[in-house]
Amino acid sequence: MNYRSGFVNIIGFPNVGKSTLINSILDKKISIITKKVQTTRHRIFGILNKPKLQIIFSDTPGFLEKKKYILHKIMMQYIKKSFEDADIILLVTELGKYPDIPQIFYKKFKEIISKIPIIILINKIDKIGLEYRQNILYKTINHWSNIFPNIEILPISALKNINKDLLMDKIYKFLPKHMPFYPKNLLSDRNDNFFINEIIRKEIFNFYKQEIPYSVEIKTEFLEKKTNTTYIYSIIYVEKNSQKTILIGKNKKSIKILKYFSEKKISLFFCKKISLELIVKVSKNWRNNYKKLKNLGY
Ligand SMILES: Nc1nc2c(ncn2[C@@H]2O[C@H](COP(=O)(O)OP(=O)(O)OP(=O)(O)O)[C@@H](O)[C@H]2O)c(=O)[nH]1
Ligand SMILES: [Mg+2]
Repeated sequence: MNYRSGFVNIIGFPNVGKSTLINSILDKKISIITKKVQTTRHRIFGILNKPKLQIIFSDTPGFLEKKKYILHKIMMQYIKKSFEDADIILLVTELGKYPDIPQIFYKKFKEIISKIPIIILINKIDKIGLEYRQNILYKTINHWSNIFPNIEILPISALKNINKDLLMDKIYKFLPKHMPFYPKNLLSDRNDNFFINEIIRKEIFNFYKQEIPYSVEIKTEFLEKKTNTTYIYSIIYVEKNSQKTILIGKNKKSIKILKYFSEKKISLFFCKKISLELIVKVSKNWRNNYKKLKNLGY
């Protein structure tokens, strides 16, 4: 067989650039990126199709030490699952950072280390000038090779595309010979509604402070594609009335700004004119309620 296809699962610490990496490889914003930790909440497949090649990348939430909500437990389940169905694992770390791997995931690594190829990526090598980089890079490589001896380590910059080709070559080498798992024109396992929800959530990360972005979830209820415009109706769920007040803002100023920018970004994503209606609703304690979480796509 002349075809290669497999699952490459991106796993790692919060905020190290996992979503930046998947977007850079696929050259499409399939996963939202922010400056804050715990941005990614789902496991998102991004599919790379080339002649005689299909790679299914999956982005995952960052490792979490404390599981304050049921939402966090579910996020950690997504990571655990990613250890189980991978053909290749990319463990993403960051230059000059030496965090401990939570015990539960360290155990997972030990279980699979002799069975599944792992590549440790040291991301963000661009953030330090060349004159100091070597020294810190050496220390970072040393750190990870002590924890995981004999595992390949590759310094990269997902943001600046440094060593992307080299990474793709390495992935290709490990990729099983297999026919494609998905139709060749598919870019993701997620539908339009999911991307709309995530784009709005990213804008909320941009405009609101502290707990607000973490207490919201979006559900797009309605989407109608007409010739010139797509009409979208999305609900923003918050946990408390006080959060609803903040989200809407005085004289609805904040929600109007949010709507304006979300509309623009959704338009860009779909290359279509968008008309977005945003409604804010309180869903008490949704982060700690299995039924509500299920209804929100978890
Ligand atoms: N300088 C630099 N910054 C980067 C690089 N990759 C990602 N970043 C930045 O790091 C921050 C976090 O990036 P994300 O891609 O959201 O990180 P993540 O690992 O997906 O984060 P979570 O989903 O919260 O776990 C963003 O501000 C990115 O712009 C890189 O190669 N170089
Ligand atoms: Mg992410």
